[in-house]
Amino acid sequence: NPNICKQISVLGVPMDLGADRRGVDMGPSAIRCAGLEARLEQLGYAVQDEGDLVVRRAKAYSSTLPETNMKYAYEIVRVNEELAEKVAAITAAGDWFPLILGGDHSIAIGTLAGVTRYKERIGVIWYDAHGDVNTPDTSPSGNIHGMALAAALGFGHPALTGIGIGSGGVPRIDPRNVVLVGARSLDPGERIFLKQHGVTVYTMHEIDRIGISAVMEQAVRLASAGTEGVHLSLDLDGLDPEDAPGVGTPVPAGISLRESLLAMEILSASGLLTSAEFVEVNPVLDLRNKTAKAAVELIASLLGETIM
Ligand code: 6HN
Ligand code: MN
Ligand code: MN
Ligand code: MN
Repeated sequence: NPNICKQISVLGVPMDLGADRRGVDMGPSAIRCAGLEARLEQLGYAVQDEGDLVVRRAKAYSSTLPETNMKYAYEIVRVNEELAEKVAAITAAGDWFPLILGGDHSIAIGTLAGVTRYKERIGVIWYDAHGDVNTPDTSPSGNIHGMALAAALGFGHPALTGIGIGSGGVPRIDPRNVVLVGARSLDPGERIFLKQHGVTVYTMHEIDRIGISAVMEQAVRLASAGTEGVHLSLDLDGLDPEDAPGVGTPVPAGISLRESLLAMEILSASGLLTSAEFVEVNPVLDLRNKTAKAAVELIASLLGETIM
């Protein structure tokens, strides 16, 4: 993939507060253990491992924001602000590709704020069983990982929508450049949100009907129309739990690893990728690091690995 930087900056965010369930904080370690760096080096990349951000677990930092249901909002906001700065710094010079390892999906708020700092407009492919477009008003759980995409688009509590861009800041992501792939568990409020804001949703229905390759080609086209590039936010629960059992919120009948590898290859071939994050790997629930290994396979395909 000639359009991608030849240098990759890996950053871990051991966050689990947004999922309100322990385990995904160990995701970055598990993905590194599965051989990420060596694999990237085999592909010819220079790899800079930036290590992990610090996530505090003390109760004092973990309280729900007053008058909202947003669990652990203080610490989630603090870490995401730091993440946004870090990602912005990685992308500033333009020759390092940020690869972010989660952690729960709430970290997408910081990643996207950072990725868009030096870009006018960016598209997003959100590969996930879920929509993550709840706001505090529609969230059934109060878990911020289910609000991440809405927040990145500027909807929800100001504490979240202001992350990395300041209060009153305008997000540089147009919902029409956002494409969901693999959706099969949407809350009622999320369905309304997605229709209202013109987000394209490829559910399992479309994937089964027209195939992952047509879905991804359309997804790339929509996400890149009028943008400077495409960010991939991949939640491992987008995959079928058979292939990715180590996730906190598994949903049956998902995308196979095989289809997902093709999806990554198509995205890679587009040459439009600016950045990527792999989130929600939960080693506590995994089987011999299977899900982290799947993540490494996906990352390798995304970054240009081919069989021949
Ligand atoms: N994820 N829609 C549910 C909620 O609590 O808002 C589940 C969210 C899952 C979030 O998997 O990143
Ligand atoms: Mn090395
Ligand atoms: Mn998600
Ligand atoms: Mn999910």
